[in-house]
Amino acid sequence: MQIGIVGKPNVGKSTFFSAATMAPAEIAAYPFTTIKANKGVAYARGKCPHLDFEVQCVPRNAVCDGGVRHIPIEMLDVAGLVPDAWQGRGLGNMFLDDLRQADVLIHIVDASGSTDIEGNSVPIGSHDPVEDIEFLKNEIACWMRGILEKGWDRAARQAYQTGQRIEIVIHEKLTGLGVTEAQISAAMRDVELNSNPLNWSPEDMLQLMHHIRKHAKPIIVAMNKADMADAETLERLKKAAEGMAEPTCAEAELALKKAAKGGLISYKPGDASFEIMDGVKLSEGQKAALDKISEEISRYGGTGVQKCIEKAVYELLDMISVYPVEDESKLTDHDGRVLPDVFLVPNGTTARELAYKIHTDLGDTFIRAINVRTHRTVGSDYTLLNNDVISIVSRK
Ligand SMILES: Nc1nc2c(ncn2[C@@H]2O[C@H](COP(=O)(O)OP(=O)(O)O)[C@@H](O)[C@H]2O)c(=O)[nH]1
Ligand SMILES: [Mg+2]
Repeated sequence: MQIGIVGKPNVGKSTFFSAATMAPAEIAAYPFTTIKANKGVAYARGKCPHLDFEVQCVPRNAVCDGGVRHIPIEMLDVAGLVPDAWQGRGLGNMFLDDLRQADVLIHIVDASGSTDIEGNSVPIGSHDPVEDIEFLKNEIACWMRGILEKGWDRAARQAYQTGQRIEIVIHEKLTGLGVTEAQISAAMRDVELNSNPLNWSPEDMLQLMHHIRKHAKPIIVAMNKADMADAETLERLKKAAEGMAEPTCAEAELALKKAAKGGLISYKPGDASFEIMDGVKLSEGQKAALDKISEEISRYGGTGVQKCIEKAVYELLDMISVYPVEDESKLTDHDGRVLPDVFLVPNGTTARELAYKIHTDLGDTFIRAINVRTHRTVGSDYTLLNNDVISIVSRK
């Protein structure tokens, strides 16, 4: 699973990415700072079952901090988007290439309106960021349509004549984008199309692409630079994003993480406040900066960065966390580690599908599973619940 950070140049993508991953990325106020896509690891929080079982966990793939698991998720800082990227303008091709890999997008917009459509700095409030939401969706849909249109007439005619389902043709054309046939079928139910695909107009195709994108690459809008934005613009942005939007202060999140790393403050991602560590002497400048951040994050209930990531994972992608263990009574793996791993899987995943995710052999030799919380034996088609602890029994 991968989260793509997308948006125009200069809106705060690299800042957001660095804050979320704490990896160094170039941060500067001019377009095209991020020339090469930047990959890193961000984290979604989950509740560690060690609390319920009253045991001490020994995590392997996700740190446990006082009962909060930090579950790793790949994140990609995508090259800056400019208008007409789909026609290869600017870093258009690179932008779109990166997009292929993403399962969900965090669209960073400059909610303060101080970045124009091309990514140049302009006075606050002189660009309406609401435009950026449509702009991104349109760029992606146009790009997808461009891919679909190559050799379309021939493929569509053949499908029509042989009675082959058109979803299959579309799926073949869009395989490089990581779009599934189920997502295409879902999109086709959303739009009304002529039964003969040869009669689809370019506008029909664009509508279909919009809907495929909605299923295959859902978007949450990060209303960034919220510290300089006005409430009315945030409201309009939220409406344009159909509610899937969060105010963010990426710069504040980055500053807080750096201050925490430097031992100045105690701050946990997602918190709405922080504390200055005992005995730390702050300079006047540091104190003023932290006061300003403190005011900002109390206004929004946090910097919003962690909220965005978790909304992307838990709401848009509808993921749940499950904890596979080998020994159901000790909750350990073969090395004796208690609750070692947590897996993020789509809601609806079955016990056997989980086994396959752990190891192909485990899926193939699956006999049954044990729901450790209830001590019940469950079959291969048992649908996993959030925070399940599962022991898989296999033919070995
Ligand atoms: N006021 C404010 N500025 C921000 C925020 N996030 C980023 N910036 C600034 O916006 C500029 C562009 O940021 P950058 O991350 O390089 O943008 P990118 O081109 O989209 O990757 C930098 O000067 C950042 O410090 C924020 O939340 N508030
Ligand atoms: Mg950048």
